[in-house]
Amino acid sequence: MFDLIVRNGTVATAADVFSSDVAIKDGRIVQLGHDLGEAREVLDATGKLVLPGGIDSHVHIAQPSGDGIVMADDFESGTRSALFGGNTTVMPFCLQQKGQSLRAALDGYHALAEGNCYTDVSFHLILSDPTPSVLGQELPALVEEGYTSFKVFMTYEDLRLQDSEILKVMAVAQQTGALVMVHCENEDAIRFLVDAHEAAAAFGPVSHATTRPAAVEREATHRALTLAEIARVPVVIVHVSNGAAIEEIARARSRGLSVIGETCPQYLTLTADDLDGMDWEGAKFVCSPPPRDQAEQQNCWRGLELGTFELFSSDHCPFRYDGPQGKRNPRGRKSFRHIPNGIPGVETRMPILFSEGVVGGRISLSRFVALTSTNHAKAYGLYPQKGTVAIGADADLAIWDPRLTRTIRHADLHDGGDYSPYEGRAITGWPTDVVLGGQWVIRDEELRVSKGLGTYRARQKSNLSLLR
Ligand code: DUC
Ligand code: ZN
Ligand code: ZN
Repeated sequence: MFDLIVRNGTVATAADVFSSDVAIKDGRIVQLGHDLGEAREVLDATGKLVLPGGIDSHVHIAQPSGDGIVMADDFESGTRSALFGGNTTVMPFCLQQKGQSLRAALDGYHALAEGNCYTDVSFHLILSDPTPSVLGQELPALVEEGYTSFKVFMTYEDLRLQDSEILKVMAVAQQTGALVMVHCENEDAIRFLVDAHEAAAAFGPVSHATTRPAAVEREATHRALTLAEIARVPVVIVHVSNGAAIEEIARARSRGLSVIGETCPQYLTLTADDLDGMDWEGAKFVCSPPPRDQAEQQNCWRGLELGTFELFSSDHCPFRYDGPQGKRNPRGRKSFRHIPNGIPGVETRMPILFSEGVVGGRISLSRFVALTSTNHAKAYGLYPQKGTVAIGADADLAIWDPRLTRTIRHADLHDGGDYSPYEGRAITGWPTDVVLGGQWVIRDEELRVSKGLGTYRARQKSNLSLLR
């Protein structure tokens, strides 16, 4: 007797779309086919798609910020929101503060997550202080323990690494087989433009976009790729927003570098004009890199269609709009410079790409699955346990109604914030049911479990040949 059978659905993987029932026992998928036998529970997926649960490999939850502003999501609300959006695994970032050991940062982060998650979680590290002991001892040991990826920043005064430091981090990745993710924006150029904007009294949110133009990202992308070439490591270029950066990735690949490209919903759907809203409303769209214009949206779509991007992530980085922690009045200082950078989106990531990409005829269903689940598992060492519908894989499934039409309203979402940057958008295709580790956790859009079912997952090292 199986624990659960998902019947009469259409299974979609990154490779195939086929009619099959899915039988589940002890948290795993154990049989595919028809007439599989009896189960304690039956999920009728007639007319629906059976997808591997989404994996969002780029989210920020409960991450401390430089000036003490607290994020809108803790692990409970962030993973709950993720689950309702069809995700069964998220990968938040564990930030090392300056002077802090990685181990101390991780202990604190695990304590926040433990017992509070609705999805499985696995952590990337953010390296802000790559001291000799961090690089020589801590990091290699942590890679062996399953923290197999880390992010470095080329921007933000308190986070950025110098090129020499990035090279040293990449050298550790080279020796250990870990994967480096890079936030590519040129801090010195941004600082120059920020000072010029403030001197001209251009304090509004839209100045966030004009002080971080595409050239700032293009230059840093080129530099990050060059450093990776010198260090002889693969690299992930995260949250790519524009065609010039995409061209840099394509050129580096043509030189033989292994590059993984990631883009996000905001670069397909928002523009810098959104930051120019009335009464500081534009702050709701402040994220880095900033959204660009419609031509750059098309460039990002082409990158998804043609394969420049393997990853479609939310970069969920939630701050409230109102209140003392909000974007509206950041610490009482009315300059764009103080607006916390980041927007929410973990719940709307998959519906937006499904609606505008699959229903919109731009990408196939299998490509959708690859971009939202399979490639994340492959890139970050969770495949084939996660990221596919196959015998032996974790029974993590999103049951998708491809015809269900919804208008995004923050009031209907499940995060801890107070707005959605995608408010009012009409979406076709939405998850109705989610199975996590064999348990039917969302039934007909109702949450049926309490927090704590999701657990921390250590990861293998990446095997990038899986992606090609
Ligand atoms: N980088 C991110 O990855 N997320 C939000 C803000 C940022 O700069
Ligand atoms: Zn970033
Ligand atoms: Zn991010």
